[in-house]
This record gives sequence, C-alpha cells and structure tokens, in this order.
Amino acid sequence: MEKFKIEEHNHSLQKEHQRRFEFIASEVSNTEAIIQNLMNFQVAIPSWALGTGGTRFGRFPGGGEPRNLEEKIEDIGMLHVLNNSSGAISLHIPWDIPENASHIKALAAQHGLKFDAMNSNTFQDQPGQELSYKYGSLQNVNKAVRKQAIDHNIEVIKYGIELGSESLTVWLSDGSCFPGQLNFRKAFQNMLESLEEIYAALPNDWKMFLEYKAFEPNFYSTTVGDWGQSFNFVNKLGPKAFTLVDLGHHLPNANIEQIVSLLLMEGKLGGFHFNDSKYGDDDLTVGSIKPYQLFLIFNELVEGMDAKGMNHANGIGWMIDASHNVKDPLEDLLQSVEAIMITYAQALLVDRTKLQEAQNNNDVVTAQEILQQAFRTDTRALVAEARLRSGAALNPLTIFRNEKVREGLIKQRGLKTFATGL
Ligand code: LRH
Ligand code: MN
Repeated sequence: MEKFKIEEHNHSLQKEHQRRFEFIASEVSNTEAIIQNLMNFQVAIPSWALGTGGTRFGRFPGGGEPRNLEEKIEDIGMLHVLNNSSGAISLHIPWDIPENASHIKALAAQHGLKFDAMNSNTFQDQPGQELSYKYGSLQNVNKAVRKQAIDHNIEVIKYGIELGSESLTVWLSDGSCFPGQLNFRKAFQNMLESLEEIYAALPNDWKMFLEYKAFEPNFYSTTVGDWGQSFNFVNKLGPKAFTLVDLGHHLPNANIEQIVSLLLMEGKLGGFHFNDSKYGDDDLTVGSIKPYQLFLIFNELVEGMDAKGMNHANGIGWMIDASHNVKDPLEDLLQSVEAIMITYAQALLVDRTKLQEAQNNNDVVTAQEILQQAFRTDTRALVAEARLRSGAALNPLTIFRNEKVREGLIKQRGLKTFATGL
C-alpha cells in the first residue's frame, strides 16, 4: 500500500477525525500518555491465520491466500502499514518453516516486522514422521515418542534463534478421550521430564510459554488443561517458563480476568492469544462476542503490570490466535487489532486511585461506575490519532476495502490458493 494512498485516505477523513479527537481529548486527562502507550503497543500476527480457516464440516476459501512464508510476511507487512500495531509475526513449525532464515529475517525487517514466539506442533503427524502422536507427544507412554517430540521443539528453537525470536510457545493436545485411558500422574511426570529437556535447550535470554486448554482435540482430560496445571509445570521448570493464556481455552464462565491477575502477581504470565468465543475454542474476532470481558481482562493487565512496574509494550507476549471461517482473514485481523487497541485504551482510562478508594470502602456501586465509565468511553479517536501520528491509516478497514486489496491479491495469486495453518 503506497504511502500517498494512506495520506489521501487520512486527508479525506481528517476533518471528521479532528472533531472526534478534540472531543475525547477534552474529556480525558491523560490523552497524550494513552496515545504514546498505543503507539508503543504491538500485537503479533499468527502465521497460521492468513488463510481461510475451517472446521471438520467444511472450509470455504476466499481466494488470494498467501502460498508461502514470503507472501505471509507481505500480508502482515500490509496490515502493519495500515495500523502500525502489527509489527511482529508468530511462526508455527512445520506449517511455516523458514527455508532460508536470513532471507526471511531480512524480508520481515523490510516490512518493519520482527519474530515473536515460535510455535511447535506435536499435535499432528507430519508426512514421513516415524512415530505417531495419536496418544500424545510429551506425555506419551513410549519414551521414543517423547524424544521425537522433544527433538522437534529443540529444532523449533533453532529456527527461532536464526530469526531473532526470543520465545517458544508449547501448546500440547496431549490428554485422553476416555476414563481409564491415561494414568494422570505418569502422564504429568512424563510431560514434566520432557519439558525439562526442552527448557534446558532454551538460550539464556529466551522464554518458554506453556499454553493450557480445557478440551479439544481430547475430550476427557487434557494434561495441560487449565491455568493451575500450566502454573504448576512452569513453576517446576524454572524462571524462563511462563503460562500463556488463550482466551478460548477456558471452561464456560471461567473468570479469566482473575486468572490473569493471579498469574501476573506470581510473575508467571508470559503471553496471550487473543480471540473471542461463545461456546468452545471458536477462535473468533477479538471483542466480537464478549467485549466487556476483554475490557475486564485489560483492566487487570494494566493494574497488575503497573503494580509490578512492567513495561506494557514488551512485558508480555501479545499475540492473536484466530481462525477465519466466514470473514476475509486480513479484515478479521484488522478488526481484532482494532478491538485490542480500543480496549487497552479504555483500561488506561480507569481512575485507579478512585477505584482503590471505592474498594477500600467496599463501595461496590462506585467501583462498578468507575469501571463502566471507562468501558463506555469511545476511545476509537484516540486509537486513530495514534495511527495518524505513526503514519498509518485513520481507518484501516475502509482503505483496505476502498483500495480493493483482496481483489488485487486474487488477481496476483489466484482464487484457489491455499495458506498453510488451521
Ligand atoms: C490450540 C491453539 C494453539 C495453536 C493452535 C493453532 O487450540 O490455540 O495456540 O498452536 O491453536
Ligand atoms: Mn492459541
């Protein structure tokens, strides 16, 4: 997307934006601080979510999907030009192996992108793979299967080192589908032993994120099934191991904001996979189903990170993990990043002194009023102003459509292209 097109777009929206920005700036005391925080805040885009997702019931590709890692980097680069908040890629191996790592690293840098957490994959059997992960990987009763999975994770770390990544996300589908299938204790011990070998292979400045999930693809037990189990593992592993919270990985009605607060308190909240869901791991657009829950989570993030003096921009791995069944993948990702920025700005609006006072006085009504005052504040003009000041588009989705980006990609790549990933 050429710079002049963005300038033209911003010029056409400037007057309306200025009116909205002056209004919110007149309402909000810490406008400049919020805009600076927004400009620093970068969300990593998953390399596995640039094509159309699907379910076992069907997949409906929309065309123009990236055919290789280079084209995925171009697509993320384009998102970053439009919102200047998507400055990192999270790669999934082997879906996106950087055949020529220095070339890939240079290409990403050209697009202003760096590599966030690497993701290993021992939840699928790859063509030619010697031993199957049907009954699990790091927990498997068969030591040889565990070794194969450990070696894969160490290989993923090597790719990450070449690309300048500094973290490994381990999500394990390991578990059981029926009572009696698994000895839970031995599965835990096998998995801990395996994770210890992977942990020992981490460079000194690296982090390991252990992602938990309640169910799917196993439907009776999951060996890293909730925050408590992940927390137990990462505490036993050591200071480089942290828990990763994927918003879609909880049992119904779980209080995710409380989990976030406690993991932050313990210094063990390492990363986030942002998405939204109504039922299971639906991987829907961030903020599309439960925007108030997302606000309550960001409220705990800001409160907890400030309590620990953590830098908001790089204290935690901010990543999206979504799958697009009916939306254009790039429009969906633009909406997700926008929802994250809007909600982060709302959390920065919370009057924490007044909230603490209300909490100390058990003034429950005032406490709710303070939170909802922030949640009911339209921060879109603040987010747009942050983009404007960083040379991005005032309204990324509008210019994406007006410039017919998808049509251009279909012309360039064809209708029937297939992007690796979910
Ligand atoms: C598992 C998960 C994990 C990824 C996969 C693509 O549900 O959230 O983060 O490895 O999706
Ligand atoms: Mn995830």
